Amino acid sequence: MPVHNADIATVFEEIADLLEIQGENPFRIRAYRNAARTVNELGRDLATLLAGGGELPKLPGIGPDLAGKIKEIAASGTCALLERLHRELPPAITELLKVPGLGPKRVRLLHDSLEVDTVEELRRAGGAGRIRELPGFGEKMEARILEALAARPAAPQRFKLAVAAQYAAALEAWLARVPGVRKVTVAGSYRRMRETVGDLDILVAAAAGSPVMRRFTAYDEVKSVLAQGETRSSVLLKSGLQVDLRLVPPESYGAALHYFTGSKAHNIAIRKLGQARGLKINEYGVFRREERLAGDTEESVFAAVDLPWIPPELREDRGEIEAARRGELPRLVALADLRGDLHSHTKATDGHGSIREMALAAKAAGLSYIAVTEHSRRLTVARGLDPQRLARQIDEIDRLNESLSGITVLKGIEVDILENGGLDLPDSALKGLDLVVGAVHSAFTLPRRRQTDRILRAMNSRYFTVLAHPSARLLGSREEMDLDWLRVVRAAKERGCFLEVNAQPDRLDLDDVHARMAREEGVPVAVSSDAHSTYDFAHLQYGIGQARRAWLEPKDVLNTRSLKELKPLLARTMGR
Ligand code: DGT
Ligand code: CA
Ligand code: CA
Repeated sequence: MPVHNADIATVFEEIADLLEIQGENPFRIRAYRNAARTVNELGRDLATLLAGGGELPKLPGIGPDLAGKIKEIAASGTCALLERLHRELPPAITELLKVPGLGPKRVRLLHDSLEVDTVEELRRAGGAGRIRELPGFGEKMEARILEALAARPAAPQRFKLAVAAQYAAALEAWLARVPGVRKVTVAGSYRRMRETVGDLDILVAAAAGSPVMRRFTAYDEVKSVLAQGETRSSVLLKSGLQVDLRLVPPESYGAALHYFTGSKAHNIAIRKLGQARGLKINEYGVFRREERLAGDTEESVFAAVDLPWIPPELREDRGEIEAARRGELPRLVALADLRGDLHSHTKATDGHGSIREMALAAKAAGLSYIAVTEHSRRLTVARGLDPQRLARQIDEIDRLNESLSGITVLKGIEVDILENGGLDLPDSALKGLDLVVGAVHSAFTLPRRRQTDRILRAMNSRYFTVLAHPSARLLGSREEMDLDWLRVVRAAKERGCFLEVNAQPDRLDLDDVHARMAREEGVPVAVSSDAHSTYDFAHLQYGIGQARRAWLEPKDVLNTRSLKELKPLLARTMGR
C-alpha cells in the first residue's frame, strides 16, 4: 500500500480546504497548505524513509504536530483529523471550491441552507432557481455559477514530472514483481522527460498466463478501472492520474516502445520515412507487406529507416530525424556528468540544512563543489542576508573548507533583482564572493520591454554571474514573465554571464525550448538543484531531463566542469 509524498500533500490540501469551509483560523489553514507544498517538492520519498526506520527530516514550517500527521498518513494513507473532518463535512464538498465564484464562505452557506454538497446538487439547485435566494448570491451569481458548470469539464489536469515519477516508480516496481513479467517500461511523455505528463503509458512483456492485467487493475491505489482487456487496460489512480497498460509480445516490444514513447509528431515523421521505403511501421513492428522485418528492439525500428537510435528526450520532431540522418545527434549530457551544483540554500535563510550538512550531501550525490547562494535581505519571508550576515557566512565557509575533503563550498548569493534592474546588495558586499546568482522574485508582470531591460540592467552589474530561474514561472500556478528571450540570451553571451536550468520540480526553468536557444547562441547553462534540504539534490535528474530535451551536451552545461576549469569562467567575480 504505497503512500507517496504527493498523497501526503493531497491529504494536507484537503484538510486545508475543509478547515477553510469551516471558517477556521487562516494561519492554521496556511500551515497545511505550506506543508503540502514542502512535502510535495521534497526530493525523497518520506513513506519509504520512515518504513526503513529513518527519522523524519526537519522540514521548514513543519513542527511536531504536522510531523506526527506525516507519519500517520505515511503509515495509513489518511489521518484522524481528516477522518473527523469527513464526518463533519461530506468529502465531495471540496470540489465546490473549484467552481469559479465559490469561496469557502459561500460553499458553507450552500451546505448549511440548501444541503448542496456536490457539483451535481449545485447544478440542480441552480436549475431550480434556489441559489439566487441565498444572502449575498442573487440572480446574477446564480447565472454565473450555472454558466461555469456548463463550461466544464475544465482543461485536463497534467502532473508535474517529479510527482508522476512517484507513481511511476512504485507501479513499475510492483508490476516487475508479478509472476511471468519479463520487462516493464514507462513510455510516453514520461520517458521523454516532459516537464508535465498527461498520463502514464506502461508497456509490459510477460509470459503467457501471467496475471499481470488482474494485478494491475487490483493495484491498491486504483480508484476506478476505465477499461480492462487481454492486452490493454486503463485505470484512474486515487490521485487522478490515469495509467494505460499494454501487454506486448517480445517480438513487438521495440516497436511498441517506440510507438508509445512518441511523441506523436515524431512517430508520424518516422512512419513517413518508412512509407518512402515501402515499409509499414506501427506498434506491432516494421512490415513489408505481410513480412515482419523488425520490431524486437527500438534500434531495429530506427535501423529499418536507416537511422541510429534517437534518445527519447529528443523525439519531438524538432530536427532530431535530420540530425540523426546526418550523424549529428548531440552526445546528451547525463546526470553523471555533473561535477558540482551552483545554487543552494541553508538554514541561514529558508533552507534547513547547515552548510556542512549540505556540503556532505552534495558530496554523497557525487559532486565535488557546491555553491551556497542564500537569498538577499529584500526577501524578508526567507530571512534574506544583509551585508553583515553575508560577510559572516563567508568567514564561516572559509573555515569550513579547511576541514572538508572531497567537496569545496563556493561562496555565493541569490541576490534579488529589483524592479528597476538594480541588485539588492551593493558591489562592496558582492565582491568577496565566488559567484553571484541573480533572480527575480517580484514584479513578474511588467511589459516585455521593461522586463527585458530590467534583466539586462541586472546583468550589467560587474559581479553578476548566473541568471537564476530566468522566466520565474511556477508550473501550474505562475506564468512565465514576458521577455524578449533572444535579447536576454545574447546579452548574457556579451557579458560572459550564464543562465540557469533550475531543477526544482515546479520550476524547470529555463524550459527545454529556451535552454536550447541558449545552446544555439553559445551560452552555457548551469543545471542547479536550488536545494533547500539535503534531499533536494535528487531534483538534479529533472533538470538534466530538461537539458537533454534542449539538446545540451556536457560542454553546454557549466557545472560539468571541474572546479579548476570553472574558475576562469567565473572570472567576473573570482580572483578579483
Ligand atoms: P501526455 O500523456 O499528454 O503527456 O503525452 P504522451 O506523449 O504520453 O501522449 P499519449 O499518452 O496520448 O500517447 C502515448 C504515445 O502514443 C504518444 O506519445 C505517441 C503514441 N500515440 C498516441 N496516439 C497516436 C496517434 O494517433 N498516432 C501515432 N503515430 N502515435 C500515437
Ligand atoms: Ca502519456
Ligand atoms: Ca496514454
